[in-house]
Amino acid sequence: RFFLHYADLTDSSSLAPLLYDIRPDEVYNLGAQSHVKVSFEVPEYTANVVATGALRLLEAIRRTGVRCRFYQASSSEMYGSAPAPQNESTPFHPRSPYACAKVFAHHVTVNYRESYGLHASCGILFNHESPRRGETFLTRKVTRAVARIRRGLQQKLYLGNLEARRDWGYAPDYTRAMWLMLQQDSPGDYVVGTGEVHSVREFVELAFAQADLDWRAHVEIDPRYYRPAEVDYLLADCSKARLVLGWEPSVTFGELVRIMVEADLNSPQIRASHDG
Ligand code: F7E
Repeated sequence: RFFLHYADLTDSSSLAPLLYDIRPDEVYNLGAQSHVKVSFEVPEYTANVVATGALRLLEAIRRTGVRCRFYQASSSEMYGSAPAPQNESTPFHPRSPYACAKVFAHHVTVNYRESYGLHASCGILFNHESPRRGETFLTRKVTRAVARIRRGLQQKLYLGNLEARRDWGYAPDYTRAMWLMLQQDSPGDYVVGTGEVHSVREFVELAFAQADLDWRAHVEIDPRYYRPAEVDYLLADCSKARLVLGWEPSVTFGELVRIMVEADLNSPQIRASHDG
């Protein structure tokens, strides 16, 4: 009973028919060009999908009059260089085209809620990871390399800034938070994170240690992976989500690293290249 339908956030003519056909109770807008570094290379495309895309979807909901609840995937990247810990009242200071586009999408969602009474909520999610994370994002890039090094398929891992700090959580916990937001009587905005901060260096150290490897023998710095403007320190204050949604993260930082490293070590793809 799971159906895939095709549409595109950059094509408004595809969105209204989709809403008419499906008549959904809940719409979760997770669509994006979501890679921060890539957004510096394709800023206009990123803005089109992330910022105008959210507006197109909201406008399709308004114009069709389909009565659904709406979730907007806002991002901790919107805080950029704002002082930590960040909560729902921290002013945004975006540091990339991606983050600027997310700020627009966030504000326009709030605006549609206030203007048209939509049950529209924004989840300001801090980094959330799992074995399904794309291979060009830091966590997965590292755990995949650990597995490949362990299996003798590569020797080196090239990374950018090791000093950035993030509040990393487990993606399934965060999807539960998204769903909880749409089950509330009233819409609202919620910060979702673990309330714990770690550096890229710590993630790398722990991931290599998990496979009995010394990261210093394998990691090299490549300035290609530096960003024109970095986000140094993101740490969630998610008191509101805990209080109102009764939400708690269930996986610690150490467990997250272990889950991701183990998944890559056991990945049939990596095992196959090793055996072959
Ligand atoms: O980088 C540093 C990099 O690309 C994390 C997206 O889902 O979460 C994500 O954004 C940190 C940054 O994620 C490499 O400079 C060092 O400080 O995994 P990331 P992100 O930029 O934090 C937020 C919440 C979103 O909304 C985004 O869509 O790691 N870093 N060396 C590196 N990062 C990458 N990708 N590759 C490196 O080689």
